[in-house]
Amino acid sequence: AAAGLRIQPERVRELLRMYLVVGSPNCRGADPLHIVEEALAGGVTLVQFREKGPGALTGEARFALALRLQDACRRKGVPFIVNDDVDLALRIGADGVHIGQEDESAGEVRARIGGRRLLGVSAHTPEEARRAVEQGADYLGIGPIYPTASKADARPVQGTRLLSELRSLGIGVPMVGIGGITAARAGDVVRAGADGVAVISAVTGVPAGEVRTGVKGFLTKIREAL
Ligand code: TZP
Ligand code: MG
Repeated sequence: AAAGLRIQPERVRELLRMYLVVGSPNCRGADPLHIVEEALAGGVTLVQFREKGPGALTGEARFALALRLQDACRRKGVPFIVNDDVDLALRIGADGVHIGQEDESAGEVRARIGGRRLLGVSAHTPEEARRAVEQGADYLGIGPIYPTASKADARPVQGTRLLSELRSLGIGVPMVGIGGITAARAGDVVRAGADGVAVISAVTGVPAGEVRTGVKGFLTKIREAL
């Protein structure tokens, strides 16, 4: 797609500030819609639907949940993107897709979703990062930064090293850190070069009544570090 259609990098950096990744298994019996609404009230800037792992919904129930969460995001003007599943993203008219190295290539996904939708790609090496950018990624997901219990097949923990390495190589693409990030650690991730943090358990694994203030706490730490 023409470069002019693409969402501007400075806008992408803002969207990555406080990025919630969520699926029903992460919400441990709480209503995912309620958790997402509370997180939106706290100020999350981007939401990814990642319906994976033990107990994940499938078929029409998965589709229905995606639509409900997307509607909540639309009401707040927050973009909603889908992990891995380009068909689902196109079916619900999502704002973008996030893929890993095991999924379809970034170039194929970019061709399918067009220039306007957001494309995020997980990268674990400078080579993967360069290839993703060449193939049309709008941002890179870098991690796991810290140990995580939220992804069964997570790569080895890398700390903030790759983030700072990519920045020192002059790779300026928007980047978000992921994996084990808490509000107390968010500043270190941003100071290493990330534009923001992506989190699952720090938002979905706390009591629903603490989600909103938890997100606000993250945003305070992130702003201090930018
Ligand atoms: N990719 C790398 S780590 C991770 C994903 C999806 C899980 C992040 O979850 P948490 O609970 O914030 O560690
Ligand atoms: Mg994937």
